[in-house]
Amino acid sequence: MDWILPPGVSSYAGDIDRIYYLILVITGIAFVVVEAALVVFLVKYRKRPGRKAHYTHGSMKAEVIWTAVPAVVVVMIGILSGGVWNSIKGRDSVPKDSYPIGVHAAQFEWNVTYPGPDGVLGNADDFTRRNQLHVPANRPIAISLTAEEVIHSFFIPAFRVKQDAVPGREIVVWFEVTQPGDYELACAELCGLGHYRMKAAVTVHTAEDFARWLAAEAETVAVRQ
Ligand SMILES: [Cu+2]
Repeated sequence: MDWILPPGVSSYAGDIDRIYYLILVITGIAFVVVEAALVVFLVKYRKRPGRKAHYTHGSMKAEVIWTAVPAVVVVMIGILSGGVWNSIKGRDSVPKDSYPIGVHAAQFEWNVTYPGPDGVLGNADDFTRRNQLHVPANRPIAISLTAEEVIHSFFIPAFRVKQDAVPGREIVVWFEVTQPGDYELACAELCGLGHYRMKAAVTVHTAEDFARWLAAEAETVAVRQ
């Protein structure tokens, strides 16, 4: 199904895609039924000589059916997707051994702060790179998302990750990538005139490769200080 979605390369991509396709099928059926009814009614109730329009007060039975069926479907989707939602976005869903990275969204760039050699964010050996997100594969990554001035949205389609970045709030979003490679991070919230160019390159390394990259970057930081 690559022509609809890019290949999913995160630990929960399969779960997200199942829900996506379930909803696509349900809304697809609703779309076809509604459009078909529209065409049938257009033909059936077209203007014909000798036939007068009449007023109707509707049908209680039809109204109950078209209210109850969508209500049941929506509740069903909620129940079916609740477990996945909780495991990805729920309170305490961020895996404890996650690798921490800070992402500060600003018009119109992604400032990515790495924890440096000590693996802890918020101290002197941190360093920041603009529009470059490097992460190791097969390890949960916890992104602390903040925004400078307006709402942005952190969207990596291949990971099935989308999370708003809201000024004044720090929101943690996590993912675990299963496949090293090059991907794209885009802003998914219209945030100003430069929104279209607010993107970053995402490089997923193997664990050893990431350690090597981090060491090399940290060295350039140390040299500059
Ligand atoms: Cu933006």
